[in-house]
Amino acid sequence: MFALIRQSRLELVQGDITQQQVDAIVNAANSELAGGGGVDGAIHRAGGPQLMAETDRLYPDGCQTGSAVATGAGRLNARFVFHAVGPIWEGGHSGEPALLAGAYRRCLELAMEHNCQSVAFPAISTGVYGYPKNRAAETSLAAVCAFLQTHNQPALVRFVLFDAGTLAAYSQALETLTRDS
Ligand code: AR6
Repeated sequence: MFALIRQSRLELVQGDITQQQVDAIVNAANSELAGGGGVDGAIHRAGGPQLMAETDRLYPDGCQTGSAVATGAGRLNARFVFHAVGPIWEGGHSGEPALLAGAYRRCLELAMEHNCQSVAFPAISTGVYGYPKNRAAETSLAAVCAFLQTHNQPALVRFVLFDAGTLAAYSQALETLTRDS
């Protein structure tokens, strides 16, 4: 599924983000940038040790929740990895939506700063961090759509969703969002 927002294409696909060929691949990291399981583990395995060496050197204090930092992409088919830190779901009354939206927005700002035309995002916070998929989908896609409306770039934003259930949740949210706007 895809939507056109001004001159940008917003795509939803099912797949493995480490196989994407884009300017920037977004990682769902933790605030220590310490590596971990899920998509973080997969990105570090595929990208190789350069990623951890760079986060350690450039960001010894880690990254705040709701933000993101950039490194090179090592062996991945990309120029950059943006390590984004989504919120841990605590029931929805601890500012989770604003933090999740902030993580996506910061990645799109980094894309502009680094002249990236294409960015691939995972479903940040919906794994170990427990964010309900339908709510994460609504908030994440609304943040990305608003950014594309305002900035008219990057040209391609692709959500790479690991399983059919996650793709369905994000597709439903994008349908609602584009119907209502
Ligand atoms: N490609 C695309 N999506 C994937 C892949 C992949 N290769 N592997 C998993 N996913 P999670 P979080 C999906 O847990 O919830 C880590 O330990 C997965 O199905 O990776 O933000 C970090 O170090 C889910 O939909 O990230 C942090 O400590 C989505 O990616 C913590 O987990 C996010 O799941 C971050 O938790």
